[in-house]
Amino acid sequence: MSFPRQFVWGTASASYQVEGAADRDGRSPCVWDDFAATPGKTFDGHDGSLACGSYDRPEDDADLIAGLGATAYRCSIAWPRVLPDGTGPRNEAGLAYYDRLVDALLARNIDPWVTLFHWDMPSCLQQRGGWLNAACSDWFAEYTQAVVDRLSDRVTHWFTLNEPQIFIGLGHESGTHAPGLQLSRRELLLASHHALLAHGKSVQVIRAHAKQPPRVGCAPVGQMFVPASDRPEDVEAARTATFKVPTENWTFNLAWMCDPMLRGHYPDDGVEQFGDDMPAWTESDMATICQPLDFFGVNIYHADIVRAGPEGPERVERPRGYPITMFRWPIQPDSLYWGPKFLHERYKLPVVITENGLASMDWKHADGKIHDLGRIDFLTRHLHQLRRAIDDGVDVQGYFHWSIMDNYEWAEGYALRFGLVYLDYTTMQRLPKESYHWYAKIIQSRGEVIPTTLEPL
Ligand code: GCO
Repeated sequence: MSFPRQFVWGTASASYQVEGAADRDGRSPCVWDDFAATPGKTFDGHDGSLACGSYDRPEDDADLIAGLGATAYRCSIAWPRVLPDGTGPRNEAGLAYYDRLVDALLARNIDPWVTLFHWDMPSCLQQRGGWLNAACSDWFAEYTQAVVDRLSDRVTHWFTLNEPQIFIGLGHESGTHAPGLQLSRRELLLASHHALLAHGKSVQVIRAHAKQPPRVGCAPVGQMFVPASDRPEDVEAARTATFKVPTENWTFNLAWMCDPMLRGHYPDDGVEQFGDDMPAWTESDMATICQPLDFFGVNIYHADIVRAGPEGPERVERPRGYPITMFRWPIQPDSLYWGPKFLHERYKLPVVITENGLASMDWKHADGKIHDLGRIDFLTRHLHQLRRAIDDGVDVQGYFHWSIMDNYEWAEGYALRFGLVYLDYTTMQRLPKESYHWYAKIIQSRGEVIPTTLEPL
């Protein structure tokens, strides 16, 4: 069975991961420039100063996306390129780049889906406390206004924050991402509350000032669970485990941040668990945070397995040798069945998969091509499951593959390759991989080329 005719086929990237030109045309430093400049923080000290050179190649990148037949491109805006001081004066050269990118996409009938925050917090705002400063939500609202004023005559799809779970969890708890902090639980809860307020204020600005009717979402990620079997008790165990706020690694929990955004309150189990560490939030905070959204964007890469046990959900260990990616993430295609199903049930919104993909071992083979058969199989299996979710009545409206091209994979630098297109970082040559052509066939056939039955992994 094919995907719906109006299904959105896309691919994705992010400003710091592809643009480069880190010190060009008025852009000021961001926390990732600072983090990568700190010895030992990123693989081989890699940073985004050059990245994929996309700042100088908007037309080339748009051609690549058009070559897929993709109808949408999820990209992000670099806050420090637009407001070099974090607030205040708008940088014309920075805004002009995004004009060029948006116009290049639209000229090829590709709809830009724009993420406002994909982790490049201006360093000057980090120096004022970043997400720990209560003013951060107002800083973000002002930045949103600058972007909406410039682009909303052409951009109609917006994401406020990319993965608050990650930039709070890895950036502020483990410290393995920028800004490299290791805060107390009380401070983490305060920073995530400020990020939620920033989300809400940003949605308000978009809805009040967009020049075209906007569709707005967020792009969270979180620990997900799939059932060990289709037995109702195992399915309920997976649903419970997905949304229960855990005592450890709670920052990667979906409900902790998504419930305030969409249900207007923090999950009770978390509030009880966190006790006095909870920020002194008010009902008006929640009214600001809980703004109507048009879709539930979500990044899904994998999931863990649970079954119903005597004491509640029990994790099921995978057998030795179970397939994993170069990031050592397990291949779990039914995460794209159960994830959309559980999320659609809970948040009652259409679901859009805003990131899904893998890091695989890609290099130029002897014939000069990149035979990334793993990505082809990954795409096939995950889209097969996503179509199953649609067939079972889940309102899934789109899929954005991460990523259009190999790019700066944060602390892993350029060591991991997620792209449909291979990047030769010496020449900046873009070389479509075998998976690029397969994804183009999937899009062209609206999924018909995906077999109805697949051999199990
Ligand atoms: C994320 C980010 C992307 C990553 C991708 C692979 O989800 O972490 O949105 O920027 O590059 O997910 O890790």
